[in-house]
Amino acid sequence: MRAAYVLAVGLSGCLIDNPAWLGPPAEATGSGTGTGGSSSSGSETGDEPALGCPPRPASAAAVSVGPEQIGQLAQIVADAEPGSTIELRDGVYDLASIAPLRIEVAGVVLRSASADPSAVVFDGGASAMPLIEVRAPDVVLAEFTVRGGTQGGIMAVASASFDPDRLTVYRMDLIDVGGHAVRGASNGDPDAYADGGEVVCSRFLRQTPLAGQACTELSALRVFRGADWVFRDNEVQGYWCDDDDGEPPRTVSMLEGTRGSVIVRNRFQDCARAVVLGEAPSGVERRWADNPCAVSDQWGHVEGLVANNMLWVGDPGVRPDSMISVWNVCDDRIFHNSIVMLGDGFHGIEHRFERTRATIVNNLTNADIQMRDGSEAIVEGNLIEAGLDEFVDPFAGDLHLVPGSVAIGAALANLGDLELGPDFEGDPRDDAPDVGADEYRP
Ligand SMILES: [Ca+2]
Ligand SMILES: [Ca+2]
Repeated sequence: MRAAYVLAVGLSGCLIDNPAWLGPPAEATGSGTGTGGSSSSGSETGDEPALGCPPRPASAAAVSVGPEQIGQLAQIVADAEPGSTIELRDGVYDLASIAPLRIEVAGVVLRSASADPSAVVFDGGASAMPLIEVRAPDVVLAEFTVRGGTQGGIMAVASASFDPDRLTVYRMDLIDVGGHAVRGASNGDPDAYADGGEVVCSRFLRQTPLAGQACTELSALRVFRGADWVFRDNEVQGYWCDDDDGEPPRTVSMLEGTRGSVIVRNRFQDCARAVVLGEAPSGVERRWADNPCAVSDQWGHVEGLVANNMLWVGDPGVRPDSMISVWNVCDDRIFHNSIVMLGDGFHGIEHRFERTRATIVNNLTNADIQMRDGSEAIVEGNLIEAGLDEFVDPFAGDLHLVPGSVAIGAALANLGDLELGPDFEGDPRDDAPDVGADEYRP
């Protein structure tokens, strides 16, 4: 939790200089177990995923590889034993010369030896190929940087031949990756899906705004038709377009019949649209045998949780759209997020289309929550159009509540099976929970 954030920043430099993300100093009292890693499976049970971002423990036995071996890397990965670890020595690896690097052995762990994400860089340059393609289950990518490329960073695509389920992306830095930094997709086979991915404790940074279609097609994570993806404890910055044309990027988007996505405790800074669940109702989508929501029609997304996220837009260049959107979804829960946009935004949260069934509760925003096109979402316990003086330092992105904030103790409590875990920094919710992502601690 909090200490882990400080540790992560100390290890690899503060890419994203947002004091809110470091939390208040000292005496952390969070209740997490700090297990982290690749073992959590919160989406299966509805439990909050594990807290904390500790470095992975050293590997007992590993193949060691250095950047001078880039020409052999594909073969080394292909020859790896299932479940084995490949440790990357420090340096810059010229991925552009070999992309895509394909991982087709189940359970392979590809990680930096130093556990310092900034010290091992996979440089995609201007490559027009995805940089890493995962084609086997239970693959772990941990603690290195993927930089550049124009057509995606880490791609897990399911097909009749390849099953990339349960991909873990842990403590990775994805910097100026073009296209989708992480993508889970199907090649169209109706029985092949990339399910159960976990993107955890990683940082997604766009330092240079793009324009036009290249910007519209950006994302930190996009999942097509996949189930049970977790996106937690990540820091995301700079997903916006440097022009007024076209659609702004969807920074995290889950669409085409995705299900059970858990998007919690992330920090989004200067993103034009942070989270989009679902899409306009149309097209070919995943069909679920158990028929969730008891409606035969297809959904953009079902049974998701977006909670305890901090979303802040401070850069006047951004021209934000809606920060969280639910379109054509069923049984999605949008709980306890804090949203501040300093300039003119569109909506803090929007729910759209008549068939949408979502619950939007206990969110705090200086913008509004908007119904579009006849949606009948349940909207309760939120504080909208909040004043900036509710926050410690909204001009620097510190969205902790100030003493005496109207948000303190104002949230709906006793949500029963909708009960949440701790706040964005690991503070437990008390008996009088606070609206938004921060539970106030004197
Ligand atoms: Ca409270
Ligand atoms: Ca707190």
